[in-house]
Amino acid sequence: MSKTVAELLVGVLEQIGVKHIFGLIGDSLNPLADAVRRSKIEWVGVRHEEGAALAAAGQAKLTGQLGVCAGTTGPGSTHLVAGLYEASRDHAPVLALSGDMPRRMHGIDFIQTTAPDLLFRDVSLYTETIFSTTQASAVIHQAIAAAYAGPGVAHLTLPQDVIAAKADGAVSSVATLKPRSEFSAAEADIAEIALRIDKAGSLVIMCGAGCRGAADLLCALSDRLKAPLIHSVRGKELMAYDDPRWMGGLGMIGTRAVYNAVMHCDLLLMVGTDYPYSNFLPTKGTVVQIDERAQVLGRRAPTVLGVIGSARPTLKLLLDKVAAKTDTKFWDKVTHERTKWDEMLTKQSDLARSKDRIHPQAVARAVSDLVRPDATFVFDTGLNTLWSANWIRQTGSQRIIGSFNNAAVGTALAQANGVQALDRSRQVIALTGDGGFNMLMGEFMTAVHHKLPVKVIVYNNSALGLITLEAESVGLAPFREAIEFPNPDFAALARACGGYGFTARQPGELKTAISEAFAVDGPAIVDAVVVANEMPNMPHVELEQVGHFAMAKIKEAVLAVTGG
Ligand SMILES: Cc1ncc(C[n+]2csc(CCOP(=O)(O)OP(=O)(O)O)c2C)c(N)n1
Ligand SMILES: [Mg+2]
Repeated sequence: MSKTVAELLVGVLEQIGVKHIFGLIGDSLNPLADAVRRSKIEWVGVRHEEGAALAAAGQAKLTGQLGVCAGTTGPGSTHLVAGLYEASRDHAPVLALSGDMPRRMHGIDFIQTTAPDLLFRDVSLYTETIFSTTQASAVIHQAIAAAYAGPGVAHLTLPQDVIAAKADGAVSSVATLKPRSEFSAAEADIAEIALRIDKAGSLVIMCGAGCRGAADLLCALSDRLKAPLIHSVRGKELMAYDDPRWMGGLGMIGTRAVYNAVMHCDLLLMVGTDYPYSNFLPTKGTVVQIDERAQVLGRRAPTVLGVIGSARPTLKLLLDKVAAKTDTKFWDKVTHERTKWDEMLTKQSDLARSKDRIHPQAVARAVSDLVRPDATFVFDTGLNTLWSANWIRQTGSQRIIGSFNNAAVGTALAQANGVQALDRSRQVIALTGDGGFNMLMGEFMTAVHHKLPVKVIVYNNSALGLITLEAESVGLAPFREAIEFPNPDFAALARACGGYGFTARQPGELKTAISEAFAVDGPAIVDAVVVANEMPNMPHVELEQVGHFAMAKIKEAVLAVTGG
């Protein structure tokens, strides 16, 4: 029996291993939803379509496999767009599906008319309307291929009458629809990297998300070359915080030790990272960069050698080509500074620091101490990103995703829902500001509805905290009426939704609240009421530097979190 276009699409998704479609059902999506109902794919109905796009993006970021989301005609699909930028900015493969009215209603300004292919143009690598049953199979293949090739977002517009009609032909070449394989750099390039490494006295290796799966090789290279390993925020998860080689991050999510190491080393080897903040990178032309994306080579710092290749196979070949180094002076200096920085972080997160107030650093550290060794963290955007990313001591088996290239507030909870759907027995922790939580708090109901036991930690400072710092950095008095806001009782809200809620206002309540939230079998919110005017660390500013210079540096720092 021949299939409808909707069945054809769902069949291919099933074949390539898609387990969920996140969406909000309605009119034009009915034929699709009906096909999903008869498939092995789980339909995860969300409260807001942005939540669907974020959930799909969260899955795709974590696994590299296709995430899928859907919204119905006009406004239903419009809501998807913002969330899709998470997938596009972090290069995660997502297929977005927009239902659309039957073709006979096109072009006459009918109710809910939009031009989805135009609307999704910027966020998508590929966007197309399936306008006939004869074209469906080829376009479905092309969309998924484009999402994997980017990787990024592909978008299909699905007129209701077309997807309900019988498809003409089957989708061929389904076997080609999969993530890209890794590839090694050319031998001559590897020889040139080795030559430069051999000539350099001190060397730092900066590791980004592209180094996934290469931790053992990075360790071996670090040991052989006495080279500190440092990381971008997306690289943080790759190795344990406590590993002596893993010195920390660069910039505001980073340490003084790393900043000094980068600025003073003879050679910075950047691997699988497009670290965007040029002001934290050397300007003297001492960078060598390895990345499988040709377009990222040399664009953030003056670079003497750029090599196209995936991290793992390239590092494997490089390891045998470089001569071992014996001088540990540089390594020892960085290690010493790192130890001092770590002691400072521990002091800042000490629960006894203030008798009756919780400092936000203590929240992140308590979560880090109480969480399972294989948990997944999802960070939101704001000052809270700095607390989470600087004070969580990852195990190397934990995963961390966030909005690290899109820097969007309000993205953690819905991404966490997507990750949690992959495995309901996994511990998934969303760490968010109160401003971020308020934006898409309805997605907590998605968690309750679909039995997704996500734990949400809210840094409650009753403010868009980072914006205070932004205003101060440009010499403006913070616009309090615009920055501060009242919050609901988040714990009561959680309970009203059918989840679990806990509150910590005093230092003595924090660990109990977090432990209890982790222990319950279901979604939970921890409302952590924190000091509102806490300043982040500036790893690149000496304490004695005050006045305009410090202000300028604060400005830089703020740009480094918000992306400007
Ligand atoms: C969607 C979106 N809106 C606005 C911004 C600008 N912005 C950056 S941080 C921030 C404040 C976030 O407040 P909150 O979630 O409470 O976190 P806090 O800084 O207080 O930890 C805002 C509004 C943004 N990055 N993304
Ligand atoms: Mg806040």
